[in-house]
Amino acid sequence: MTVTTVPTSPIEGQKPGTSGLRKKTAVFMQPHYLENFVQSIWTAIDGVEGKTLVLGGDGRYFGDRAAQVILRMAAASGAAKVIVGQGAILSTPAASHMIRLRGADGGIIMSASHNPGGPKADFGVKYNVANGGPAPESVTARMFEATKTISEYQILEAQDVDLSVIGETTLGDMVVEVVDPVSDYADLMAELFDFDAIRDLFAGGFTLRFDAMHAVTGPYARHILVDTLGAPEDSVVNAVPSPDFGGGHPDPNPIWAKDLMDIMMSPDGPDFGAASDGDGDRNMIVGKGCYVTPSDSLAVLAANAHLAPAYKDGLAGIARSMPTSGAADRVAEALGVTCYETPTGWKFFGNLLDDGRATLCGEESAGTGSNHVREKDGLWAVLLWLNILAVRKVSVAEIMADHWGRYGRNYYSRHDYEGVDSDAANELMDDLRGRLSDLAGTTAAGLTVTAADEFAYDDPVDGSHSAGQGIRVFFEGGARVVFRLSGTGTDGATLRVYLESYETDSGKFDVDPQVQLQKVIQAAGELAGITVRTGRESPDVIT
Ligand code: VG1
Ligand code: CO
Repeated sequence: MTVTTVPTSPIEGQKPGTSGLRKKTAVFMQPHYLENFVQSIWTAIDGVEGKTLVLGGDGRYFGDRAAQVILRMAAASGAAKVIVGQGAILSTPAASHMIRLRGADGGIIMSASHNPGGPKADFGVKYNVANGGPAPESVTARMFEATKTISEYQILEAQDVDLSVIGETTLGDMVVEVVDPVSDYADLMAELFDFDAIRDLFAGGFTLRFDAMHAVTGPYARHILVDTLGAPEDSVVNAVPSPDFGGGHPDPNPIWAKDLMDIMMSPDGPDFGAASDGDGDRNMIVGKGCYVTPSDSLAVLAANAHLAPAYKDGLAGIARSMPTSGAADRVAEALGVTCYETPTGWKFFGNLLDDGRATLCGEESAGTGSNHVREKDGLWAVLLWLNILAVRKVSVAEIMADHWGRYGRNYYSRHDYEGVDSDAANELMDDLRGRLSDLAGTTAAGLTVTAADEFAYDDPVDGSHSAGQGIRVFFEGGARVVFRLSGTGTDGATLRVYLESYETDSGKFDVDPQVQLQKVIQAAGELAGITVRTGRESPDVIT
C-alpha cells in the first residue's frame, strides 16, 4: 500500500474551542478540511510514529467516513496501532477510559457533543492526551498554529477497514483493533459502585426513565441499567444511536429533554429520571416532581459520595467551573477540602485530577465526573445518584430539601442568546470589560455591585495562565452574574448569561428560580444592555 502526500493549503478558522473543533458537517466534508486538521493534530503532538491511539465517536453523520480517513492518516504517519470502538462508536467517557486502560498515547473522538447532528447540522473532532483528558490549551494552541502553515498531508491509499467486526486487522503496517465499546466501561462502573445495592433498589420496585436522546449512551445505559442492574426493559428510551439523533438536539436540559421533564412532573411519573448528551459525557438528573440543577447535583454528589465504594474514604477536593454555582463550595467547606474554580471546559480539570487535588468535578452545563476518567461522565453521575438513593432510601426531593436545609439554596439559571451577530456579541463583551473597574458601588435593578472582574486562571499544577474566561459581577447578598461567549457554537455567537443568588430561608426554597432571580436577571440586562446590543427581548434557551 502506498502513502500519498497530498498538497494542501491552510484553511481559516480551524481553532479548537471549548471542546475540540466544531463546525457544520458540510464544512468538515469539504475537500482537505478534516485531513488538514488531523495532520495538524499529528504536528501538535510531535507525530504519531510508533504510537497507539484510541478512536471512536458518538455515531453522528459522517463519523463512519471520518474514521476511515483518520485511520488511513494514522497509518500513513507511522502509528503502531489504533484501537477503535466497534462501528466507530465510543462515548467520550468510554474513550477516556480506553486511553487510560490501554496506556495509549492519546485518542480522537469524533463528536460535536450536545450539538445536533446530520448533513445540515454539526460535526466535530477532539483530541485527548495520554491521561485520557482533553488536550490542554498548550496543545490545542499548537494544533491551531499548525493549521495556519500546513502545506501537505500524508494518507494511505487503501480500502476501508471493516469496523463492524471485533478483532485485529492491519492497515499497511499499522494494527487496527476493533473493540466492544461498552464492556470495559461497564466493568469500570461495576468497580466504582455498589451494584448489589442498586440491583436491590430496582428489585424493590424503584422506577427509572433514562432518555439516551438517540445518542451514544443508549447501548451503555441498556447494558448497565437493564441487563446488569435489572431495571425494567422500558426504563431506557431512545436508546439506539442515530446519525441525526432522531432529528433532535441531544442536549440534556429541561428544554431539549422536555418529554422526560413532562413525564417526571406528572403525578404517576417514575422515581428517577435522567438524560445524556450526544457523546455521553453530560447528564440531567430529575426526581419525581423535582428537577435538580447541575450545580446542585455536583454539590449533592460531593456531600454523599462517601456512600459509594469508590469514594468511601472521602474526597481529596472538589473542582467546579467558574460559572457553576457556589453550592459545591459550601459542601467543600463542610468537608474541610478545597473547592477549585476553573475556566469553562473539562480540559482545566485534568491537572487537578492527575495531581490528586480533586476527586469530583462539575460544570453548570450538566457535566459531572470524577478521577475515574479524565472526562465528564453522564452515566457515572446517574449511577452515583442511584447508589446514593439505594443507600439513603429516600426520594430525590427529600435529598434536595435536606441538602438545602443544611447548606442553603443557590438559586441558579443560565440564559442563552443564540445565533447573535458575532460583532454585536463581541462589542457587548468589550463594552462591559471597559466598564469593569467602575462598577463596584453602583447599582443595577436595585442591586449594589460589590465587585466585578474578568476571570483568569492560574493552574496550580503546571502554572499555566488562562485569561479572558468570563466577566463576573458580584452583588450584595451573594448574588452573581457571569457573561461569557460560547466556544462550542457553529452559528454566529452565543451569549451565555449565568445567574445566581443565595437563600438561607427555608420558607423560600420552593420558589420558581426565574422568579427568585428576577432582580438579578434585570440587573444583567441593564449592565450589559443585552436587548439594545443583541436586538433580543428574551433569551432563546433558559436552563
Ligand atoms: C459548553 C459548556 C461547557 C462544556 C462544553 C463542552 O461550552 O458551557 O461547560 O464543557 O460545552 O461540553 P461553551 O463554550 O459552549 O459554553 V460537551 O458535552 O458539548 O463537549
Ligand atoms: Co458532551
